Amino acid sequence: MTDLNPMTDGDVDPAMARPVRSDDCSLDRLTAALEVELDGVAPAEVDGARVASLLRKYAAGEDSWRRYALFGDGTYSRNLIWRSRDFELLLLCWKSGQASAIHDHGNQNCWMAVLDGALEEEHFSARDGELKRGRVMTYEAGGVAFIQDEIALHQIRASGGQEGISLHLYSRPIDHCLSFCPESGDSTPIRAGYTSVRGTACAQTDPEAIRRAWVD
Ligand code: CSS
Ligand code: FE2
Repeated sequence: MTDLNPMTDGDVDPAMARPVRSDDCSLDRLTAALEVELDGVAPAEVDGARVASLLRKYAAGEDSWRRYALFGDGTYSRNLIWRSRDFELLLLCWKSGQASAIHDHGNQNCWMAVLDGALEEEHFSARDGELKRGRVMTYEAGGVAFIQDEIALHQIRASGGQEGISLHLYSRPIDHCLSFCPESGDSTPIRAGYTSVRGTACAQTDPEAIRRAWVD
């Protein structure tokens, strides 16, 4: 299986474990509000409009995410902000020219709020072993996109020759997904790794160890 961010197995650094949440951090207030909306709520019962509105409100006025904004050289970075039983909140940093694979979302819901720069999203659908291109949208800072596997596959890239930063909410957490080859349409499983956890880089840490460390 391909690793999104290759890592070796090992014990988890205590800095990677679930922290105590504080009331004076707007990002912690967001994760607490998301827990109310998502934890223990059946996927079909989730109020997607309310979740999108929480993200839109955060994207419009906050910059408490900046301390988690670590960029990667080879590929876009995946920085874990919060993980609970039923959702995962990540800050993704995209240098100019960096793009995701064409991918699915492991049967989960995915919201993407752009915090800085602009990101382009292209939809794809897999039909008869071929990928068909769908619509292309550009989201500026403050914009919120939503996708799930029934809607489309997609590819995200930094837009306009500048860096982009986005907040991704997955419900439930996505530990594995599929990437698709644009030419053949073939899919390959991807294991989702983390570039950092709560601002601490974790290049040598097994993502499974981090996931275990966040279990209640
Ligand atoms: N799903 C990709 C980013 S685009 S939504 C990821 O989590 O790496
Ligand atoms: Fe995605």
